[in-house]
Amino acid sequence: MKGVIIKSTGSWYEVKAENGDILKARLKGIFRLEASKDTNPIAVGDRVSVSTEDADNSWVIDEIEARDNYILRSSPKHKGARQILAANIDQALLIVTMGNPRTSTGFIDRFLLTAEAYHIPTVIVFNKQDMLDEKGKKKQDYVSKIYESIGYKTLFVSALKKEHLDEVKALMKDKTSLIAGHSGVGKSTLMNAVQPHLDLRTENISRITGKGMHTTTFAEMHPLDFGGSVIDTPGIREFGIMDFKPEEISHYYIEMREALKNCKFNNCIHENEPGCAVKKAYEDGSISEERFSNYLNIMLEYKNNYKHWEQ
Ligand SMILES: Nc1nc2c(ncn2[C@@H]2O[C@H](COP(=O)(O)OP(=O)(O)OP(=O)(O)O)[C@@H](O)[C@H]2O)c(=O)[nH]1
Ligand SMILES: [Mg+2]
Ligand SMILES: [Zn+2]
Repeated sequence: MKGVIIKSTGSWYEVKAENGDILKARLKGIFRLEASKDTNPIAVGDRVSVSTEDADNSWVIDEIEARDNYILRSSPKHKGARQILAANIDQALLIVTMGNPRTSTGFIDRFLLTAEAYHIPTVIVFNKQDMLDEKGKKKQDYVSKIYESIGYKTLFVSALKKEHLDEVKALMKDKTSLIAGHSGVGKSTLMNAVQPHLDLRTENISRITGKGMHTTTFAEMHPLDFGGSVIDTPGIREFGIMDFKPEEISHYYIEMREALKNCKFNNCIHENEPGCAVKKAYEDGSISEERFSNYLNIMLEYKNNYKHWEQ
């Protein structure tokens, strides 16, 4: 029988079967062996085949269909390992907050870069509008304009006060959406607000660190009454891992794509190479200061962290 993974804890999985049944299933041994690089061989959103194997009628996943796309993060537990957050998604909603906790443009850029690489359209949702002061509003204006000017859609909502949620619902209707962002930005609160009776656990922000406390620990997919489904994910601290070459990074910076065709060297990474059209675009003001400096930081990090840089 075919189905979709709606919950993965690492040791067992919940599968929504074609007939609507929710089954608990284990993974056939062979997949665990194949999954050397990823800490989780199967992710929420994966399309699978299940069968009953033994006398006690328990379900086993014996086939995984090829993925349309997926989104990776570095595993919080195993350094250097990748974890697939979710697979086969139509779009991502990146939830960000200007304070409590603060989301940096560096984090946003790393997310967008990963999403572009895997062809996942992303909408940036600025949450907690109800608690923004003047300074926060200014900061939000500045940040949101950066992304709007290069073509990303932005929304401004309050999940707690249920403000502007119709726009979120309209986006989600009939699609599979991934909800991502730092711990404490209000991902689960937002989902509870758009889908009554979901009752996902939410948590107060730590008074000491000002950060969320990783209330959601596993990705989970939920159906939406108005059509579509949504995947709540655990808070992401950072995106350390990318499985592409250094010179590819700028290809996923959407505003660099045009310019980089005119760089003198086709493996230009836009640092100090002669005849670099991206650097020129930055100097002319058509690439933002913030985005370009994040880009250089990402390159630096990449070069420091990855041995295959020289190969
Ligand atoms: N003032 C205000 N608080 C909000 C809003 N949205 C969420 N919160 C609060 O922020 C805190 C964290 O919300 P969660 O929904 O648990 O955050 P999360 O992103 O799911 O966090 P993790 O599961 O840890 O990744 C809770 O105390 C929420 O009540 C909002 O729009 N305004
Ligand atoms: Mg949560
Ligand atoms: Zn260049």
